[in-house]
Amino acid sequence: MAEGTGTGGSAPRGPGDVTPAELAAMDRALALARRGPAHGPNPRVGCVLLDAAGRTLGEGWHEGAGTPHAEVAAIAAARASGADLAGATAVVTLEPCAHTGRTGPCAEALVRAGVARLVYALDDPNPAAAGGAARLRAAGVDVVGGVRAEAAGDLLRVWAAAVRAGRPFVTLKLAASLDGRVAAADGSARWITSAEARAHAHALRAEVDAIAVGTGTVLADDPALTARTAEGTLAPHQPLRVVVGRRALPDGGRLAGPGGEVVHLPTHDVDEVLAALAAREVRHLLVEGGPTLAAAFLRAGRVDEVVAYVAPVLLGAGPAAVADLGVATIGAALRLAPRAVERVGPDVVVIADAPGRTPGPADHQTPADDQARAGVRTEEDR
Ligand code: AOF
Ligand code: ZN
Repeated sequence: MAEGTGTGGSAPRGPGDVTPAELAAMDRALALARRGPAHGPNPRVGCVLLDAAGRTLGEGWHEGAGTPHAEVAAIAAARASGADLAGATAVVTLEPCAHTGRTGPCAEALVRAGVARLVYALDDPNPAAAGGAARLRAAGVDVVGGVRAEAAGDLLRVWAAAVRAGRPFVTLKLAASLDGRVAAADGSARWITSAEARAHAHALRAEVDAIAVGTGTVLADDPALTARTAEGTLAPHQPLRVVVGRRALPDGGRLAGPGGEVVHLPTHDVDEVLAALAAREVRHLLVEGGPTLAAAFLRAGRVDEVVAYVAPVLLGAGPAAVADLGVATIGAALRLAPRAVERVGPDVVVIADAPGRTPGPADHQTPADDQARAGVRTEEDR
């Protein structure tokens, strides 16, 4: 049972029991966490170590898989400045891990350092790594979880959803005219959206682990599928370039140029694609089209979020952004829940949550879930 130091009582402590210094340290830890990369298999985590008076002894954040976790980085920083960690409080944005993965367990490192109190935001949704809070409690450490859980949940929205579902979080990107078309009648498509909207989309590419397109898009558009800066140079992180479909890829072309590794998945099965990418520890997949691939992901109920750029352009003819979804009547429309609507140059971007997110393993139990997995929408899915 979590119990407060200095309160003398036996009641469990909740988030209300944290000190102002601990709350400020959590805000700082959240800011530190954001210094880590948005892409990659691991979450963004920050940690601040405080002494009994609430003064900072050390700070750390996680810079990506294979590098020290936030807690270990903070302990190292505190030690480098000669600080004594006996009796210290660790403030961490994620429950410390209890496992040995690419690196050792943070819970043990905190116990060994002599930390007396842990304040953390989110429970680790990764079953392999979770359990650090219990481990620390068992070692006599005073533990408070759930502090600034909403902010930490926002920060880890994509990573946590991917880990819970056991498959990549899927963002579907659309870029269309005001009448929903992605090319003119002759197939010409460069450009419908503005340079500003395209730069916005490149920033999104630089945050994901993989970009997927269909073979039809490769054959029609010869895309490079790279993340580029506003100056046109390659961004430091390049996502995997995934091509889905059975047709052979042309030799050469822009996909043969510099950028992320090219992975051709000769299948039409969306779950096969997701399983192949999950095996490569892809947490965030950006599906960029064309209309057939977009419809396949939507029909399978495997789109978590839609990022739609809409340009004030009318075409009147030409292909729609999404192919047939099997929606025969308005009541069957796939309705999204908008999270943000922003101006991007002359265009608008709508960011919306999609229903039919893959239930976590524990939820895979009811016929309604089977329907959702088959892409059949029920009212409960909304
Ligand atoms: C923490 N602090 O800073 C991070 C944690 O392979 P590893 O050793 O890097 O472990 C990765 C898992 O550890 C990751 O999936 C997540 O559950 C947790 N990440 N935990 O206590 C950190 N990055
Ligand atoms: Zn750890």
